[in-house]
Amino acid sequence: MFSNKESFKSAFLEKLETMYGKSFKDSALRDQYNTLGHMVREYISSRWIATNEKNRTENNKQMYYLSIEFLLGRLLGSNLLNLGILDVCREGLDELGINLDELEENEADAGLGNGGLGRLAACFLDSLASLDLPGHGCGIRYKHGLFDQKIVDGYQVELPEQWLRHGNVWELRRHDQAVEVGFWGQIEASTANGRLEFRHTKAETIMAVPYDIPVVGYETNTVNTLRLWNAEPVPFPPNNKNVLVYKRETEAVSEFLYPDDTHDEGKILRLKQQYFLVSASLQNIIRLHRERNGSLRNLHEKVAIHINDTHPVLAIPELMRILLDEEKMDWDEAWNITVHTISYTNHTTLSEALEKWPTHIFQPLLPRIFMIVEEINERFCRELWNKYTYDWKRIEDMAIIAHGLVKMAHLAIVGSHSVNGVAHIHTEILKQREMHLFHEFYPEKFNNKTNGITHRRWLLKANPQLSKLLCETIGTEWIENPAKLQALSHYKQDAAFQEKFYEVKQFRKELLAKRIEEQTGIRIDTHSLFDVQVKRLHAYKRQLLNVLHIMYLYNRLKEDSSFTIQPRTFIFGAKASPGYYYAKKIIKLINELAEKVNHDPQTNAFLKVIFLENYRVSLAEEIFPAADVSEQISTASKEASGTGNMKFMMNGALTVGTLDGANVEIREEVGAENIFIFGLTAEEVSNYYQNGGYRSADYYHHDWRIKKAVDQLVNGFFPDAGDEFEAIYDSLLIQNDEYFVLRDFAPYIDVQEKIGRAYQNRNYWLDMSISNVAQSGFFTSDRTISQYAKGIWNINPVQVVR
Ligand code: 26Q
Repeated sequence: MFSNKESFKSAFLEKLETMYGKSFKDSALRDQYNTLGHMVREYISSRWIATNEKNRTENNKQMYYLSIEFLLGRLLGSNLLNLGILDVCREGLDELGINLDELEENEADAGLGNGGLGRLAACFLDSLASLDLPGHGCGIRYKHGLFDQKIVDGYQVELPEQWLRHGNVWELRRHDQAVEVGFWGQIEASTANGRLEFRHTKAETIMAVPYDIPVVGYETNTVNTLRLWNAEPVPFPPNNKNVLVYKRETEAVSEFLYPDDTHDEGKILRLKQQYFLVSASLQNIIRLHRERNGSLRNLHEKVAIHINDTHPVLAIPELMRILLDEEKMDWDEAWNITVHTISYTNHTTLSEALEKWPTHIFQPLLPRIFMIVEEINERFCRELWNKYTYDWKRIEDMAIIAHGLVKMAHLAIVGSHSVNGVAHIHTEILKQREMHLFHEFYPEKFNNKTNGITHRRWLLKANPQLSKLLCETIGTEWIENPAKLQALSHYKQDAAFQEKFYEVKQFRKELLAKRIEEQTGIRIDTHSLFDVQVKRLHAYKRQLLNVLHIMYLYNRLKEDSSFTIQPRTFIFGAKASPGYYYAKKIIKLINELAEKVNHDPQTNAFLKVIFLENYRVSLAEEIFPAADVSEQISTASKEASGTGNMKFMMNGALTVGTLDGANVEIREEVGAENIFIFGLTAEEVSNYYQNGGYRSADYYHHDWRIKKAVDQLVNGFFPDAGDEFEAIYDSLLIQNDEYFVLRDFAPYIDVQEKIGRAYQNRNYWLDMSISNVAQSGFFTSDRTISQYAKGIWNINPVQVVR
């Protein structure tokens, strides 16, 4: 039905009529979207079955990626692309008078993640399937993904997200594979055959029902599975609990995604979610393994389980529980299997993001799991004692349970065979600072896997115009192997190519300008430099530095009518965690600044500030291709990797950034001459923290540009803001500017001035921009996933034939 336009069109019309009982002319866009969705789903199913069949019969090693977040975005476009039927659909629909892009807008983003960590998981799934690797996702089917953001009066307002409102064509409910997960209750001990045994009694059980989403590989038959668990009541409430209370409490488990990014919330429901995900996933993994192997003795040879940060770390004691209590293994064998099965990625060194659960919350909710964690802790501490006898301080610092807290990162390191960071500098910081005691004890566990992004979504799909130009210029090999993008560097000074490259960027800027006008009513100059910062709002990411720079430019333009700059449009997109007071103030500040700047006739020709509300995957796909400058300006050492930085690069934007996260490797790939680096290094930041010596007030008093902009936060410059921005002012001057905004301010102004001048030399700029695309191949998640597959999971490609 997808072999040519004609057969597609007739299949489409027939499907629409049978699904909706109406003719094409009476159908709505949503009906048409659903029709196509169902056709694609049917088309996928034979590949999906063949993949599962192959894995079952050949009994190859499988990898399961456990993650509390999967930020998938929309699936129609990426499925069409990966199946190789995008063009036939687009053309066939065109002839029916349907625009595929408009159809796609009827799909809600699957927004089951906060930001980087969740989107990384989604990119990894795409790469796993595209590389024919047997790797599957396990997550939670949140009824509400990350909140929808509205800006009202310049403030962020959060609305519940409703992605399932109109159904979801990509999911398949598999009630027959539901499992039960138990909370609370008591543990009863007894001896059988001279062995202590434990039974969990009076547990409150809930049901985990899987919803499967197919993960389609690019131009291959492989279709892996993302299994999302839905929490539902069991038919009869356990322990004679009140039916309504039980139902409400049960459904709450998969109701909401916690909207905190790199911040530990510590709510009991969050711990419930984590165990729910882990227990359901493990039961399922073990059942499949048993069917294929009979015994669990070879589990680590046939299964790899990866935990995405510490959120699913209970996989370690849960696997121990199954091996000890159900399989009746002895501790040492169970532990050996567990450690060899599990691997762990750390995504942050921020101390506020490190999960620590009070034992008084943990123990009653998960009594058997707590016992096992205690035993793991005791054995680990004994081991430490043998090596570091009498070094009480060290043992206390490394213990898994200490001072009434369970330290999830410690459990993750002790219970897995591999611990990795997500960019070179981040892994070094883990080894030398945050986790240095563990690195000393287990040097062989630590390794780096620099993040990547799927070039299929972020270049092929998001930027078909650039992709087409690339294919016309260097052929199509880069699609299979993005390292081949390097061939583009031969053309970086080719005038004819530069011109076409420029036209593509210009076209995408015009598209974005249209979207901006639709959403904000503001018309922007598409020949201005598009300077973009899109990411979660967080103090360490320093959106404030960007804002203060814009205020500085505005001030200069106002003071001196002979002062001119390269016209710029500053574009922001960011959600703030609802409870993060400071972050919300920054959103208000950006909007107040936009209000002021955009309506000032004196500066209007040079400056525009845009805040795009509700930043999400589908909006990101419109933004990256249109960007000229990519803002990656975190305080050095704070951003573990960043992945937006890679998406910008791949679409030809130039990075202005600190030597932080993957920016360091972007500079290595593209060369120092094609990136704008400024500011403190991680080492300098660390020296300040250790030795003191930073006084933000010095920078404020000694640089009039800083003083003026900072004063404007509180001196009535923003007419309606009152004392709105006092907290920001105080963070800079009273709290001594924890993130070194003022320290890096002057170097940032300097580098931005350099950027403005560079942009005015079109050939020079295009040369740099083309070089960025040419060197971006390293950042494909295919490279990252190959490294995980070989270095950590020990899994191999499986060719699925149909
Ligand atoms: C923890 C406990 C309780 C509630 C929430 C959380 C929580 C939730 C989400 C903690 C952290 C996160 C998300 C972290 C995250 O997205 N980190 C980013 O991961 C990216 C992928 O590796 C990196 O590129 C980013 O640098 C890193 O900030």
